[in-house]
Parts: sequence; structure tokens; C-alpha cells
Amino acid sequence: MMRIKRTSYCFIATFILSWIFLLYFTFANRPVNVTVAGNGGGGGGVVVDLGNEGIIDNNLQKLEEGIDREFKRNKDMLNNLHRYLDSRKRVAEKEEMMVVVDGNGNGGKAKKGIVIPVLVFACNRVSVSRCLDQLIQYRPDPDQFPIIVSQDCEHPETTEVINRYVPQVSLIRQPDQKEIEVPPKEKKFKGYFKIARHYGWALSEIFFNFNFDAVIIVEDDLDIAPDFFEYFLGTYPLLQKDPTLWCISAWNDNGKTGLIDPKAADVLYRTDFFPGLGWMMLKSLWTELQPKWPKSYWDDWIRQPQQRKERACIRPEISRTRTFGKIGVSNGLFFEKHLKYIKLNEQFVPFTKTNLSNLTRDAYDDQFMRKVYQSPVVSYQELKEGRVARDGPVRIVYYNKDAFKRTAKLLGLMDDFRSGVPRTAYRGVISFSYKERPVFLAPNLNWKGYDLGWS
Ligand SMILES: *[C@@H]1O[C@H](CO)[C@@H](O)[C@H](O)[C@H]1NC(C)=O
Ligand SMILES: *[C@@H]1O[C@H](CO)[C@@H](O)[C@H](O)[C@H]1NC(C)=O
Ligand SMILES: CC(=O)N[C@H]1CO[C@H](CO)[C@@H](O)[C@@H]1O
Repeated sequence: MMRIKRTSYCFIATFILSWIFLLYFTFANRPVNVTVAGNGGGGGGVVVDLGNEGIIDNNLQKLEEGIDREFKRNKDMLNNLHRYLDSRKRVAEKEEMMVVVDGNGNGGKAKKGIVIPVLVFACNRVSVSRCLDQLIQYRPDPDQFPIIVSQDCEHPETTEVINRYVPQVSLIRQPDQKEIEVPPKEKKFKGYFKIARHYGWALSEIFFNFNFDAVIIVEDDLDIAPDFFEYFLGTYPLLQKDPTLWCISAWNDNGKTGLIDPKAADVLYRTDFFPGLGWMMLKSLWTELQPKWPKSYWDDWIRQPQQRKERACIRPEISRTRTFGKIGVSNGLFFEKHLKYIKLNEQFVPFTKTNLSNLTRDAYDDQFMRKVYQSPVVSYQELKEGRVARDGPVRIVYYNKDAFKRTAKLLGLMDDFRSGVPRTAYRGVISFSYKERPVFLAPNLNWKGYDLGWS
């Protein structure tokens, strides 16, 4: 209930401010034009300058149009406000109903009545509609997954596109459009400073203002799989239960067609590499990160050991998101070479009905390490030429950074590191599929942890 009150005050305050603005606009402009008109008309009493009259009429008409526009805008705003408050009320009623149905207490509420907003980051790409269409299409329940688009950048065309989706989605706008101070050497990376500022603001809105417990974050260039929502809903209890997890990601960095098993849509992994690109986090994590949130490059920052604190994410064998490409952003080449080959899952997996308890660390680590280090060692050549006698998983060993990079390149795996962690790695091991056989690119068993010098 508190949540509703606070948001409604916020909206009402915005509304009143807009009203004041409208009055100011109306009266501040009027006297200027009226004075001009008065001078023209009053000068000679009967003498009416035809040219002037034209201008007066014209001005009056413009004034009228301006006022009309403002009224319309206010009416729209009022309507949006009503619709927004209505939808919030429905969510709250639903939550309360769930609690009642479940008898008492938090357990029931967390399980059934959980509301997970989808926060869509938008800026100046009208193609955000593609992402919104899919989110709306696959969303099983609008009350359970409210879609909130946060827009940075003053880009009227994009705002207009998003507004067409209201009230199926809500639009919030990053208010701080001040120029960002960027160190001279990083001028060309200004975009990354803006993104970090936007993320910081929007996540605080979600958690501290709207008071949600979790959020799913997507960017405006993502396609999503049919079981996108099912995936997050099914893994949510895991994220809550296991403090060694800090995110659920829909993304497999090595999820290209030749590197996944198409029959393994239900297979999930833990990873030490923060994947992003469609991911879920809890409020507790934002409470921890918000005070030290960086001014730029937040995704590399979050991957540093000081932030990660040895926590892992869950990621799927087959991605539940795929980027359809950012136009005019520096990673165009990366998209062409890599991102566009990521396979998007098509098969619906009922994750909410699956027992995922073997993904918690205690259950997973033993099982995983045994599976990896009991698998026979093969060379890249043997694997490639199909000279592996047995069925089942195999292991390719790497001993140093160069060997890792070389083998990764040969296999078509990502070969870069962030804070010493290769993409998708868990305890140094990259799991992938090669002709439907599980393969581990793995360090020695006496591995001592990630080396920050690997970059
Ligand atoms: C899930 O599986 C684990 C074993 O992997 C088992 O201990 C647990 O009872 C199962 N949970 C449910 C709800 O079936
Ligand atoms: C977890 O259990 C499922 C069966 O419930 C099994 O298919 C899967 O391989 C197990 N995952 C791991 C990582 O052991
Ligand atoms: C509302 C309106 O018509 N405003 C006009 C007032 O006069 C100035 C200067 O002539 C115009 O620029 C405004 O459009």
C-alpha cells in the first residue's frame, strides 16, 4: 500500500507542476501578443492597418492552437496517470489476494504473488518497438511482469513510439540531461558515461521508489525467446535462495549454432562471468552496488572482484535473448563477427515446474567438478576429426593464457577476459557443445583461481 501512495503522490506532484507550467505558459506569452495587437488596433481608433490585422489574427490563432495543444497534453497526462494508478492498484490487490489465499506470511507471497518488472533501457532508437512487441507478446501476465521503459536522451520520435504502447507499458524518463563531464581522453566514450548514469537512476527508481524486490533488465535491441518469462520466473527462487548467485542471465556468450546442443534447451549452468544482455537481479544487490555505482563502463566494473565477490550467475545453454544490432554504436564489428550468430531458443521449457535445486552451489560444484575432471582428455585435432572413441563429455586442457586463447579461437569460442575471467567460465572451465557432445575447455585440476593479468 505504501508503494501506491508514494507513486501516486509523485504523479500528482508532477501533474500539478505541469499545470502551473501550463498557466505560466499561457499568461507569460499572452500579454506580449496582446500588447502588440493593442498597439496596432488602438493607434488610430478607426484606422485599421490591414497588414497588422493579418498578424493579429495569425497570432491569435497560434495562441489558440498553443492552448489547445497544452490542454490536450494535459488531458493525455491525466489519462496516463489514471491508467497507471489503476494498474498499480490491480497489482497490489493481486498481491494481497495471494497472501490471503496462501493463508499467511511471506513464503506464499514470494512464491505466487511475486511481481518482477521488466526494465527496458531506451534512448534514441525507434526500433525499441521490436523489443516491446515481443515482451508484450510473450508476457504471460501483465500484472506479474509490468514493463517499464526508461528513456534517456531527449529523442521525441522514440518517446512517441514508446507512448503508443502505454498503458501496456509505463514510460519513465531520466530527468538529468545535463552534459556529463568526461575526461578529455575519454571523449569518444561519452556514451558509456550516459549509460551508467541512466542505469544508476533507473535502478534506484525501480527499487527505492517503486519498491520492487527484483528486476529483469533488457536493452532496446534485444529479441527474446518464447520462454523468456518462464525462465526468469523458474530461476527466481534459486536467486533468492543461494547467496552465491547474484544474477540470472538469459545470455550465453558462446551460444552460436555450432557451439550449443539444440536438444539441450533445458540445460542451465553457473558462470563466474557476468553476461548481462537480459538479466535479473534482486534489490539486495542494488542496495549494495548503488552507493559505489561508477560513472562509466558499469559492466566491466561489475565484473571486478571487489564487486563480484566470487558470486556467479545462471546462464542457459541456448540463449533466451539475442541482440538484433545497435545502429551507430562502436560494437558494430563485434555484432557482425559474433553477436549475430547467437542462436535464440525456440522451444518452451517449463522451468517453473522443473526442480532446479542442483544449480545451487552446494549441489552443483561437486557434481560439476566430478563431471569435468572425470571426462577423458582429448586434443583439439581429435575432437575436430571425430577421433574420440567414447560417447559423452570430453575435456581439452589449457595450461596458460596463450594456450587458452589459441584453442578458443580454433573452436570459435570467445577468447577475451574481463578481470581475468573468460566468458561463460565457471571455476576456469568453459562448457560448450561440439557436434552435440559436451566439451570442457578446462585448466589443470590444481587451478588457483582467475588471474587478473589475463586480458
Ligand atoms: C529436488 O531435487 C533434489 C535432488 O536433486 C531433492 O533433494 C529435492 O527434494 C527435490 N525437490 C523437490 C521439490 O522435489
Ligand atoms: C540437474 O538435474 C537434472 C534432472 O532434474 C539433470 O537433467 C541435470 O543434468 C542436472 N544438472 C546438473 C548440473 O547436474
Ligand atoms: C502563442 C503565440 O501565438 N505566441 C506568439 C506570440 O508572439 C511571438 C512573437 O510575435 C510569437 O513568436 C509567438 O509564437
